[in-house]
Amino acid sequence: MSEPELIVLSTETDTARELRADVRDGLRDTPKRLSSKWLYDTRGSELFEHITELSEYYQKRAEQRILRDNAAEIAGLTGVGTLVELGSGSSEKTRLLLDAMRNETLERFVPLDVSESALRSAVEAIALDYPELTVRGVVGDFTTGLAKMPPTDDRMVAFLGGTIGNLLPDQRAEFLASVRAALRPGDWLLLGTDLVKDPDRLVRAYDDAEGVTAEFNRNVLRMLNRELGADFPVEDFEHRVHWDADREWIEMRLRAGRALRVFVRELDMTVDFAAGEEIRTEISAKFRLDRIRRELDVGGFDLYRWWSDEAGDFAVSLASA
Ligand code: AVJ
Repeated sequence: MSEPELIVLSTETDTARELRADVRDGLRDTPKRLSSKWLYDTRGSELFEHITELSEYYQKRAEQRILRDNAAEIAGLTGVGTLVELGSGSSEKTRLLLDAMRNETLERFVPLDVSESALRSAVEAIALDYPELTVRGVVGDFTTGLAKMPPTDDRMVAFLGGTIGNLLPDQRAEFLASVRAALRPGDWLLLGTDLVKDPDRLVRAYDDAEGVTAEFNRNVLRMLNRELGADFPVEDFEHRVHWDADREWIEMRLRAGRALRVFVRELDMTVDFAAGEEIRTEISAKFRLDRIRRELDVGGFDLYRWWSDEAGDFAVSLASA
């Protein structure tokens, strides 16, 4: 086994600078907003793992099922030398792919994630269990990291978990075009997307009975208090979930229970909230096949195959560059 390698593209300083810019712009905007990527500090990542185990949150189980049932076919169809995984996190579901692909032509696994600690442990675990693979972790943002990665042989880029749904439509278009620009004709993209379904089930998936998602959402304010010296009275903010039927996306919001003023020390910035005013902390778009096909097409990909679970809750699409 060769020693796993870690390449750091975005440093803590880059991330700190981005956070400050996002807070400065997003909390001045009307309505107020924050990028959903700030939900994933250490505590947030733990809470997210907990969310994926809740009975209301069908997504992870549905995607695992699809991958378990179809990984061998995906491996056979693609037969690439390199698997790149964007936003790999713990790389758990990736094992389903790696198990199938190691029997084919796979030589290299390149997981990319913003969290250096999560990536480091994933890379070490995978390198141990797949000694024949060259494993090279890349610390970076999935929206920019791929373009900066050294080119290799034929590749499949996997972007699973439905995370593409956390981007706004314009950002998705830009993201897909940038992935396509980093690939060569004949390379592959494997994309996980949550699907449009009964709004009640969707809302429950983001507003679970145990309140884990509420805690996950409010945790972003604790992070701002810690990282930027803000003084958000966290318990005065209520977790809200809204289904936007026109745009077919879920919004997570935090609603101020009373009029309040927050001071963000590191930015020397005062933020006023009217009673009931909300901050949007996440969008999570839900897809239909025609939209998946169209967005891939606009991004320069051809949808080749797609798979869904039996209930039709989630989809995994395979597209060629
Ligand atoms: C799996 C990261 C895409 O949008 O469903 C879970 C994150 N937010 N509960 C999603 C999330 C609230 C999530 N992603």
